[in-house]
Amino acid sequence: TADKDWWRGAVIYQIYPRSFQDTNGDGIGDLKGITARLPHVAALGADAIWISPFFTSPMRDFGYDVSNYTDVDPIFGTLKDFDLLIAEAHRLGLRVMIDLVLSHTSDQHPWFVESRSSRSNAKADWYVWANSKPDGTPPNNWLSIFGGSAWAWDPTRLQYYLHNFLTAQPDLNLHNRQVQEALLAVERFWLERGVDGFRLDTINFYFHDRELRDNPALAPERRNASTAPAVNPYNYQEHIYDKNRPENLEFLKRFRAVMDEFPAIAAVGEVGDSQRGLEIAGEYTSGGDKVQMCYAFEFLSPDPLTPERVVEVMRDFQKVAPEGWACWAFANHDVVRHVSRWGSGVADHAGHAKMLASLMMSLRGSVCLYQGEELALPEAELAYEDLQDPYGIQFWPDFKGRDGCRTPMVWEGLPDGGFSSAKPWLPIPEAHLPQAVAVQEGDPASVLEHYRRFLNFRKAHAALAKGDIEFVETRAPLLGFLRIHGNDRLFCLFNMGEEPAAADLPEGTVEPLDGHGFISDIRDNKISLPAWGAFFARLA
Ligand code: TEU
Ligand code: CA
Repeated sequence: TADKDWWRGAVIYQIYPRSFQDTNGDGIGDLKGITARLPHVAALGADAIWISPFFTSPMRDFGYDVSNYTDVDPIFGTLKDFDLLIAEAHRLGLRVMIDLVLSHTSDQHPWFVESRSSRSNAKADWYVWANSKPDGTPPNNWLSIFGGSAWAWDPTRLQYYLHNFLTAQPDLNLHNRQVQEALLAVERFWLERGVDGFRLDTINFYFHDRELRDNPALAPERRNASTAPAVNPYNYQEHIYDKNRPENLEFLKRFRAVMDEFPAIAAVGEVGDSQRGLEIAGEYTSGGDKVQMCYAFEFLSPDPLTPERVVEVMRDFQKVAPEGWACWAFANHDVVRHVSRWGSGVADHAGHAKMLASLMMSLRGSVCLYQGEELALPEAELAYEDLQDPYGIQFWPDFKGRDGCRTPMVWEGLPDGGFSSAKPWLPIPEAHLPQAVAVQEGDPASVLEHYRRFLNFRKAHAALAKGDIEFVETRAPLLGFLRIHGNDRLFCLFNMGEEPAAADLPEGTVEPLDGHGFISDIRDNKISLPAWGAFFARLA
């Protein structure tokens, strides 16, 4: 349909293709597998899927290192498979968002192969090349997130090239207009193929400072002790010059103009910045001429999720971006699964997971759900020998990397999880099997059925998806707010604690709602909530 505003308050289900469903018995998920499992996503009630990269890639960063933007990696299938995937998704009422990694390519991309071949070839300026300092060291102090300097030496050009991530992921030079044109052509290619939108990887890394100025050290009072992982020196610089550059706004407008040539296309930008994330998300989503949504790392961090923290993040975003639109996520393929991140010591894991999911889906903004979170899968504990993620291998054992959230989906309670007939690329923890889709399905007390129920509930109340938010006075562990949409005023109350808690009913006529799966008790103008409880009411 041509609902241009579908993204506002949408629930987007993230699929990590390697780990969703294998259909050809090589132990790695593929596009045919995604197509086969789309009914699960539709039954959940999601509006869209975001598929992590499936483009041609040497897989050094499992697809986030692209060597051909306009083809499918043979591991995942073919362009024909992708066409069938889109057709099936649309038949099921799901929109398809793909993950464009435009900030960098693989070092195997023909553009980079050419660019590194000499200082004078046609693409010599397509990446960020710079001479060493007189003593041979890198041009400045910029660091790679994945460890070490952000500069790698090239023995042919006798120059350094910039890589914010792996050395196998050279940064494109978006100051070069030809590079911009090439990337916009990629965007157009997929729009013409029928995608409904994009998740834009590392959207704030597109531009660097052309003078290559050093980043300042981060002032101690601005250091967030819980920045993950604290062992990474990257987190102790202020990232003023290596990313977050003002030139990006112009490029995002160009990107948007192409989107707007097609009906109802939306993009969510991933803002990778643990210091100014909300502010940047606000810049990119305000004005209606750049991206519609951004997702920041606020709720992906190990900071405990308390009522105060939720209020602080929501108010900060409101303040820096009154017109902006966020997309919240508790989980993705880069961070420790949230039920483990926030749930150590929690007795009732299912109750905790249900409350968290419902809270996130009640906040103002859109939502990204990550495959397996609807099953409340905990982080997988992997042995060093099982690791695949270069980031984890680099910082082991202080930081265990990202493999623990990337293990295969569990569809059936069988040893192979119904994922593959072969040995999967990452092991499936035995502890995940009792939480498989087929085991939870049909059990009204299960986390899976709760997600389905709550998504339905959210659909029935436009205020939950699109309304404004106003916080009301509540004492921790309770969190209360109103979602206001036209004349509709919805009161939402959560018990973010392990003990029962009670609050005063709001003033006026309170019409409790059902269909969300939580129970509560109202007596003498007080609402009593059990541990991890929630309450929803319409206020007249
Ligand atoms: O992540 C961007 C990013 O900033 C991450 O490196 C993040 O800091 C880290 O993973 C947190 O643990 C995106 C992708 O989501 C990630 O999978 C890629 O590795 C990265 O870009 C490079 O393309
Ligand atoms: Ca496969």
